[in-house]
Amino acid sequence: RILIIGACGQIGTELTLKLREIHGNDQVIASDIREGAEELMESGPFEILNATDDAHIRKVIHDYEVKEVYLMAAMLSATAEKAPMKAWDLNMDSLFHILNIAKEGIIDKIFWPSSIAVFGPTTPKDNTPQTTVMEPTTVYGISKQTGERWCEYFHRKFGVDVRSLRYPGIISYKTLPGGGTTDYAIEIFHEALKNSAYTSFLAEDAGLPMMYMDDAIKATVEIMEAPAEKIKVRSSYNLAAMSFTPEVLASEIKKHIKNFEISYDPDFRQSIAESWPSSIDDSTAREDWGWKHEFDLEKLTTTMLKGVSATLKTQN
Ligand code: VAH
Repeated sequence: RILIIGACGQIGTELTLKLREIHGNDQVIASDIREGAEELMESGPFEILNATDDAHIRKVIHDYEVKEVYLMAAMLSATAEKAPMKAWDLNMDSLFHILNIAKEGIIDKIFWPSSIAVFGPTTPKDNTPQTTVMEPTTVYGISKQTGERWCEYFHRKFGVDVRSLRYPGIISYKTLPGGGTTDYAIEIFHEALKNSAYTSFLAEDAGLPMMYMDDAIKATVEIMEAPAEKIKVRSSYNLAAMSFTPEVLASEIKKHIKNFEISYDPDFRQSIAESWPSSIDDSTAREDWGWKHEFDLEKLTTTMLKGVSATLKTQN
């Protein structure tokens, strides 16, 4: 069976639903420190689980005969800056527990998400290569960079089959955003539909790599299903689909909501965004295990407007 830790988060929620669709509801155990979306809670087994509680993780793995773990729990960039040591403990302790459980042969395979946050201000910004200078300046980025090194170490030293993707900003509508710097690109759709106006906490020219949720889920399923010999990168793969600025996203939304107005009031998250790449070279993932994205900005925008307006209708 499969265990998802952090199943109620932005990616965890949709990943759980997709894995249940593929493997069967009772084969995928969702777990999180708190309950989540109704669709997730009602479609299969759920456990309240703290990602730093080794003994409880081991009990859940034993009781449900889990062989694969997706560790989706983490504190994201903006939130982590407000609680650095708490973020470090959560992001790192949870990873060490799972890597050691795999080293002991109790589970066979791990997925662990990294992020474009591993790159920093000294990294080449455009078409950032798979291997390059990485001097992250956020707690979240430091934890993800360190986590990548440990994943590569446990694979090389102990043969642990851990696979990882450096997710870009991920856009979706089934859950609210999770405390990231790229959250503006989700909030903007809710505000555009509710008020035809949005004040962006990033500047108009803050270009960032972005991806629609379905592509991120597709990449996660595909890298885990790929034959082990194809996974040559055991730190984490660059992954990309598109890049855009708040200004470009706003003009795409205006094609659908004519009177939509955007204004800009950059906050502390602007300096985080400035430290990250504006676009990513993911040719290694495309070569090694056949990655290719499907959603471009136009398709992302129409899908988000449709999804968010449906969600808003159910709330009224
Ligand atoms: C964040 N959404 O903003 C996450 C992600 C690249 C961004 O890591 O922190």
